[in-house]
Formats: sequence, C-alpha cells, structure tokens
Amino acid sequence: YKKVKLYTNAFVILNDAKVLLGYKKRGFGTGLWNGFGGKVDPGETPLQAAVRELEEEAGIEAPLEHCGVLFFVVDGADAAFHIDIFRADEYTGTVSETDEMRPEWFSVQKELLPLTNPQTTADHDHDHAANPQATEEEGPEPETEGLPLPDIPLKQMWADDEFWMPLMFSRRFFVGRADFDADDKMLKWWFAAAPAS
Ligand code: 6U4
Ligand code: NA
Ligand code: NA
Repeated sequence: YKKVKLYTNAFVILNDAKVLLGYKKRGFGTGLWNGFGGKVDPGETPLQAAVRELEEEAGIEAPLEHCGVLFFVVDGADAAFHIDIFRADEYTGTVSETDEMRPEWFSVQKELLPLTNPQTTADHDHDHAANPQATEEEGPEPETEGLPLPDIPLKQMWADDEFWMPLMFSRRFFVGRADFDADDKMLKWWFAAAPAS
C-alpha cells in the first residue's frame, strides 16, 4: 500500500446504556449504521476532524475523547484506512438529521457489554454478595425518555463493529485491524484492548 487515509468515527454514549448512531444516506457505507465521522482534512488533527464531523453530521457538540484505533485494508484499494475512534458521555445541541446521516438512539444490548462491566455483572449475577459494586447498580434505570429503544443493529453495520464495540463500551482503549475483500466482506480481523485501568 502506497498511502494511508486518516478517518474519524465518533460515538456519544449516555449512561453507558444508549448510543447515538447515524444511518448513512449517501457515500461510503450507504445503508449502514455507524458513528459520525469522515476524512481528516489537511491541517486538522484527528480530534478537530472528529468534532467537525459530529457537528456536520449530527448537529451536536461533544467533549470527545480518543478511545481506540482501527486499521482497515481493502483488496484492490490504493490506500489503507486508519480510523481514530472517539467517544463522549454527554453532548450539547439538538441532534438533527442531515443530508448524510439520520441519527437515532440505540440501547446497548447485554451481548455488547463485557462481563468486566459492573453493570452487566450485576444484571446477570443474582448473588450480589459476590459483586462488591452491586449495591451501586440498584439505582434508577438509565434515562430513556420512557420509550424502549431498539438494540444496536449489528447486522446493518460494518462487520468489524461487533468485535470492538464491546471494548469501547467497557472504556478500554482498543486497537484492531480488519482486512476486507473488494466486496466489503471481512476476511481477517484482530482486535485487542489495553488492560483495564
Ligand atoms: P465526504 O467525501 O467528505 O462526504 P467524509 O464524510 O469525509 O466523506 P465518509 O463519510 O466516507 O467521509 O467516512 C466514512 C466513515 O465510515 C468514517 O466515519 C469511518 C467509517 N468507516 C469506514 N470503514 C469502516 C468500517 N469497516 N467499520 C466502521 N466504520 C468504518 O465501523
Ligand atoms: Na462522513
Ligand atoms: Na468530510
């Protein structure tokens, strides 16, 4: 590969329970749900690009934090893709549909919460004595505006997402590589997280 192209992808995750995704209406990945992001422009840092793309595509501002790095190689492409992933626990502004993306909130289903997450452990574990943090988990349910949200639509997302999203939701810095054929089928992948801090 002669070149690498820098991209960003940003996720707003409220209460570790719901995540804002956008349905891509045009361009790369049309018809898939994803975070908000795009190319890093010349003269921008990846963080600046991520903040700009989140504003352009969802209409909101958020205190984004770098939470992972992905590297994609595609058969026949003249460049590989380096994607910096960002997350935020809060945002300001009004979530708005744009020409490129239709935003929607999804609930983070249990399969995507690793067992190291105390919230999941508390949910699955009826013997709370075994979990010193369980008493903290008995407060009110996360705010969902009273409506049940759909689960994250993994089948309408890039194939790599199910492997690294649990790492993102567990707040561990992650890295990964996925190799795709020319039809966007994922052939090989490898993902790993830094030790929990
Ligand atoms: P322009 O040409 O300016 O409209 P731009 O918005 O800069 O495009 P776009 O929308 O093509 O870029 O960005 C692609 C988005 O898709 C980025 O957020 C990165 C993300 N992406 C690409 N491959 C991915 C993959 N395999 N898994 C994933 N996200 C991917 O989760
Ligand atoms: Na984009
Ligand atoms: Na762009």
